[in-house]
Amino acid sequence: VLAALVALPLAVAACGGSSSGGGSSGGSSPAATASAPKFDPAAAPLSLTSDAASKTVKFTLVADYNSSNGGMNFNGYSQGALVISVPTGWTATVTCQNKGTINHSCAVVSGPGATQPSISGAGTQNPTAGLGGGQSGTFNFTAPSPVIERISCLVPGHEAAGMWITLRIVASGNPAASVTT
Ligand SMILES: [Cu+2]
Repeated sequence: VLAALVALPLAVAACGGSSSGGGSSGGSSPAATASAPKFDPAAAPLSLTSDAASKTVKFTLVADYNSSNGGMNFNGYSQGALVISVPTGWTATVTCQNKGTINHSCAVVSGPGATQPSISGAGTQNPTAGLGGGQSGTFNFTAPSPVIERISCLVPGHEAAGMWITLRIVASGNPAASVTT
């Protein structure tokens, strides 16, 4: 509840300061956010690079990739629509690239409202402040026991606006990315 109260005014401020966020509708109202599409149906799922021998997987999340969801997206996806699966025991290297003009971050969290990663070190530096426009950060984590997590932007208001994707830690298999509706 606290996070939501804090988040809303900041989300409005962020929208007002955006120069490229698809704000033609001026859509900072909760209704506009709730009805925003989760992704462009023409978009391809994220590509991953993985190596079974070393149990490593790499992928890049581009924050504010396009105007989808008012810029509150990773690679064009929001509200959990992009699903990345990483098997337990594999090590993921995540590059978080901020293509936008406002600050964004990437962090593995257990659910909405978190301010710190759920796995130690599994986020960009100072994730509530975020990376400045045009900046990138990289982090690594080893996938724990199977659980469904998120990778969210922890800049206040952004996750609540839908800026998160789904991270599934799975018991076996290979890393994969898919899209859900
Ligand atoms: Cu953000």
